[in-house]
Amino acid sequence: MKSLPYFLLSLCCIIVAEPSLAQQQQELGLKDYYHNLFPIGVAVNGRAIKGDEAALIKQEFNSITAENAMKMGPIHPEENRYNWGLADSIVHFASANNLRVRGHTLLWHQQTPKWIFVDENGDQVSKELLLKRLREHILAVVGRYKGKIYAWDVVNEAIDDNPEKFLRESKWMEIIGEEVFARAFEYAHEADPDALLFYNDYNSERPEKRERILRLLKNLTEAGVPIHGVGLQGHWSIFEPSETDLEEAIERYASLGLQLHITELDMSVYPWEKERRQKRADESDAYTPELEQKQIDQFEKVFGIFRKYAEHITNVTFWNVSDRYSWLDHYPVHGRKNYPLLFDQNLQRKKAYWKVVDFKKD
Ligand code: HAH
Repeated sequence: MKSLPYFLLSLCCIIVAEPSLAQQQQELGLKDYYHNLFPIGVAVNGRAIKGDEAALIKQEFNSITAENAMKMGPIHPEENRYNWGLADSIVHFASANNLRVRGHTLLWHQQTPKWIFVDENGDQVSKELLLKRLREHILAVVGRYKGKIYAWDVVNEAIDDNPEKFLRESKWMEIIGEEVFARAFEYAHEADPDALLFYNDYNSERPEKRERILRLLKNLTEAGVPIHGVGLQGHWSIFEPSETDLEEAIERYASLGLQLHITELDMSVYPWEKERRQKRADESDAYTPELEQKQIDQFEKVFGIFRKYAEHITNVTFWNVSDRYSWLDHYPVHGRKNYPLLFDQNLQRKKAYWKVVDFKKD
């Protein structure tokens, strides 16, 4: 009889000392499983850094990116006015919770304010004035977060969608020309010499686009431009990329001596269809078990490859937090729900999550 309390006491000790597997899984987040490999990031808007999504972010991630708040249009809407509010809150949320910040983005053909291309008479600006404005913009934004943002997407999506063409047509290209890309990196480096500077693009693992990106990257590195990495956006789907395309892309970019970030990862359950803006008649928004299984396999495949190349891949960031909201809900087909992330609409871990954190096959 005397031994019963001792037995109970020691049982309690065992329970306290060794949390069950279920408890351990509850406590660990993506960032913990990947601790020795690379940070795991997420793109946020103002809502995501409050409430239940904020709690999920703290549990699962150790890097964040502003989805829109640091783009030129939102942050610098008029020549003499910067909108620092949301960008500051995101950086503050990161420092309060020990998260790294990736900055996005300094030079892009979209979400650019109209004023920047016209002078006080309403005429198109000269090359000199546009470069001066670009430099002032970059010095202000990168300078404000110096030491707080560890990596910047300096140039976003400079390559044309047409495989026959090289650089995308834009106001920047029209007024300044190819030189604008080198200048943007130089200005960013001037503002924060310690920040890692990235070129970022989508479909960057498709062989034809990959070769054109490599051409731009070589032009920049050979000219001594301060560039440290390439961002593969990773807007993928259950149909692509293939293992070969992804592995070859990683190897080719790494061979330039650049590090790689996967900057905007999501796994659409629809094919890539940039040009299609109408919902197809035969299409339903149903997230069927078949689609989900394909997505699980695809997430398992790409994360296996990320781990294999962890020497070169130094950040993996998801574009949005959960299937509650994704930019793909309104792009490219307005109003078509997508389910591209690892957390469902109730912020619960999806089946794909458990494949992503399962390293048994390595
Ligand atoms: C990305 N472009 C952008 O880098 C990011 O800033 C934005 O929030 C979402 C996606 C991907 C893209 C696009 O916006 C338009 C056509 C093709 C690809």
